[in-house]
Amino acid sequence: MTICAVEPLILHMPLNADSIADSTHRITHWGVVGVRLRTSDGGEGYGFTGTHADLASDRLIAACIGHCYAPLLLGEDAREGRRLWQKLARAPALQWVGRAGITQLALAAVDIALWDLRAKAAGVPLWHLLGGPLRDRLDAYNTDVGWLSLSDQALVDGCRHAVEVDGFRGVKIKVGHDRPAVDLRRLEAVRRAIGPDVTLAIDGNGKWDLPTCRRFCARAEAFDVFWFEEPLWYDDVAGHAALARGTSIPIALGEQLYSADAFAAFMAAGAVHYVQPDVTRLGGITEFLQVADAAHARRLPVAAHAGEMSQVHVHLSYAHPAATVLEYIPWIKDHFVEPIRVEDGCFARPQRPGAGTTPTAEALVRFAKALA
Ligand code: 0YR
Ligand code: MG
Repeated sequence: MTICAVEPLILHMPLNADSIADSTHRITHWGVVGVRLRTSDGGEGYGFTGTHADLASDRLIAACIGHCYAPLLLGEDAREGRRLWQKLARAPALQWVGRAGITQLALAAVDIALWDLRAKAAGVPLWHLLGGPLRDRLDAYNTDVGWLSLSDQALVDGCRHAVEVDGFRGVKIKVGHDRPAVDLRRLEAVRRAIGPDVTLAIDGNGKWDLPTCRRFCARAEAFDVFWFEEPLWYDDVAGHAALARGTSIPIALGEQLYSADAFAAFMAAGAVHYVQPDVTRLGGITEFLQVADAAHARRLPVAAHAGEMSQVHVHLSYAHPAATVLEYIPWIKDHFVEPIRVEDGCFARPQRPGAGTTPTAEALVRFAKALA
């Protein structure tokens, strides 16, 4: 399985709305930025990170893959994934400029492509290569009905529809208005609409400060909030630990963390209850597994964040003992050879060989952006 081609790619896929917003971002497309690897025996693997489809920064990721990682990969044996991860992540010159940001997103894409390649070579879905399945069913929770950009009425109607018509047993709504009273009003309305038995999570995307979160949580506790995600700035270990001690609402975070070390700091401080690693921001599947194992050792549940819209995490969630619910955002699924599929509120277990990362032939042409 000698790697003979490393081909970066940038795809910008539209959302199923003109645009959406959380407290911190407004976007119109999802960026699928990654790589196709080929091996001399005819093997092929796809891996990608997820971005907000900003072409200038997406080109930096693609350039990192093409200029920095490709020379380290060509001629190597794709089966030696652990060694290759070390070679790429700890290359002295890249370690100096990397360990987070562009280089780590690029590493994630490469690592995912190597796993996809190996699973395809073995003729099995990734969850099987990883020793699964560990469970019969995997609950999906719907994030796509909870955007901050939705009116109160659209928010309530969408959440009710997701539960009553589509069969979801969990939804997540965004919070983070300048006036938290607005978010309390929306939270109360959604809870009333979906009833007491559906899990209802909230996500602040790192907007508020500690006193605002404290005041908000004291009043939000009445609505049985499943978790409060990224209440504070992404890297604030002490702040999250303080909030965790002062509210009964569980804390979830991890979508903005780049390393197993960052997760270790939050876990050691008691600053996180639901651990949310993402293969697209950590160093791919290899480092995701380290984080999930570390969470499991502390008996903390893992709920992966959908930076790849769950194409890969559905495999990992079926294959890891710490995995619980998984995020559902149906923006890009139809552009993959094996789309994620939710029925009666549960993710179907993938059947095809690989990691779920192969775009359709049409998508590779239709959404492609020039690399330079
Ligand atoms: C918009 N999921 C998230 C969207 C999402 C973001 O940037 O992607 O809200 O990543 O927080 O939990
Ligand atoms: Mg989030």
